[in-house]
Amino acid sequence: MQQYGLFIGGKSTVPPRAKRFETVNPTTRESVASFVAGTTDDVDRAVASAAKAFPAWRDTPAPRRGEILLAAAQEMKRRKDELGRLVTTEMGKVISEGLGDVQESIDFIEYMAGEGRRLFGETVPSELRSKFCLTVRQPKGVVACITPWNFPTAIPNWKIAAALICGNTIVFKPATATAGCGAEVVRVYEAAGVPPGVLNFVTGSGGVVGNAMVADPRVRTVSFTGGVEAGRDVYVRGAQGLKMVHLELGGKNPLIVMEDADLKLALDGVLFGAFGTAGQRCTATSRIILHEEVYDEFLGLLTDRLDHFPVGDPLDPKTGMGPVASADQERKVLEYIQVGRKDSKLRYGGHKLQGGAFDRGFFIEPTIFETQHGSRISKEEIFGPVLSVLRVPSYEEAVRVANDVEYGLSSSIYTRDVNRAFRAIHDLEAGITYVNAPTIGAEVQLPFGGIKNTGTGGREAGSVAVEEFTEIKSVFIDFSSRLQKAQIDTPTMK
Ligand code: UN1
Repeated sequence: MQQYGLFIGGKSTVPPRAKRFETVNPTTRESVASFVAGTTDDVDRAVASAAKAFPAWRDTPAPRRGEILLAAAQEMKRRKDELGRLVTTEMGKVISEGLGDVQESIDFIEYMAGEGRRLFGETVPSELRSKFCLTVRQPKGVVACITPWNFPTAIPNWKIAAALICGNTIVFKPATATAGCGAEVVRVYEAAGVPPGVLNFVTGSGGVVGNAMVADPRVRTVSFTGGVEAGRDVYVRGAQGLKMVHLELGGKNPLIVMEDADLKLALDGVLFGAFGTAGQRCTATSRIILHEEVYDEFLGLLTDRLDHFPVGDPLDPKTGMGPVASADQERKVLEYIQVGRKDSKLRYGGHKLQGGAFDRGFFIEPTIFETQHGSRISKEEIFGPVLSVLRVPSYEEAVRVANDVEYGLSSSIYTRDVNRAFRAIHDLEAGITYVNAPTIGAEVQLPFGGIKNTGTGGREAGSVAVEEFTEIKSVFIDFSSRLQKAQIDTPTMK
């Protein structure tokens, strides 16, 4: 079994007397690889190394940093098949999605490489003569990136590529369940020529390693993707140090099917949106809101399709859905299914899959509940293959139900009425709205993030990704050769 160390100051290191943990293949429960359970001392060394590397990286011209990112994208492309398999082995999403995870990484690294020749500031008119005003972007310094297991290469790369192009140095902690994917992402950047100390890697628990990263006064920005409770804790801890804390948390994403929708199209969308990645996306379709006129027909079609939806080995290209990612996930999802059995009507699935190869892994049936708006399963993020179905009599009620949850990440409407589609774009309270497409599948050149308890308002990806990782400096250049006082010497109308 592969044994990984920490990666600090450009070297793989294994601290003396290090404790270790292993990642587990959720399809077979076999160990995948072994990692160091990092300590606060390890974080201290990693942050020190990032702080030391910062001045030289900051002063490396951004287009040169972009070249290194481009090399990383090429290296990732070269290794795409192998890394896609690793994603599937460590996390359980089907192989097409494992490869998609890696492709999303490649896309975003390339996109950020180009940003090395932009990183635009603004020129702004002055209120005084012979005075020139502009803004420039400067890196923040050492940033902490803490990432989840559901997109084990893409989400680290959203953070790492954006932080690097802006000139920051990094301490990166991946989710323990997918530490191997995290380690290989770091190797990609190392192979691309990122200088020693610029990207440091510490594995271990959030409670020890994550908290130490957030507490360290040399860390100026924390970028965290994960659950809402952990995110709230990171926010509070970061606030103690008055840090910029970027949070990307949960979702309870609605997909509305109106009475005029193309039902077959909506069906394909729901299957992919709700059961892709076994429902373990922040953007997963976890509620479908059906107009009463199509309710029975649509639900009938959906359950028919699920009868032929192959659940099983995620490395088999014919499989539609693999296992959930871990024993913890399995426990949590099965608990929610119990909650649903009490307060809602189980329409499909609802069991752990058993027998044969299923016994080795964490397999749960695609599950559908017919429920009422306000039930626990209709409001809380489950993060598994469990879909709530809600019946509504009108567009207005569909929007009210869609919006009446604590999250606001993604949303979707299926309709053929162009006016209604535009109204929904206006009305749905979410960071992302899809029309005639499911709630998942965002592209990297657009901002990604949400409102309400989904985060603190920032966005990742897209050209705005650099906002998170730069400080803006305002610059005033007076070429009048005399003291000009703003607000006082400014010519104004009498
Ligand atoms: C996530 O679920 O945390 O839009 C990220 C999507 C993917 C990213 C999901 N491109 O579904």
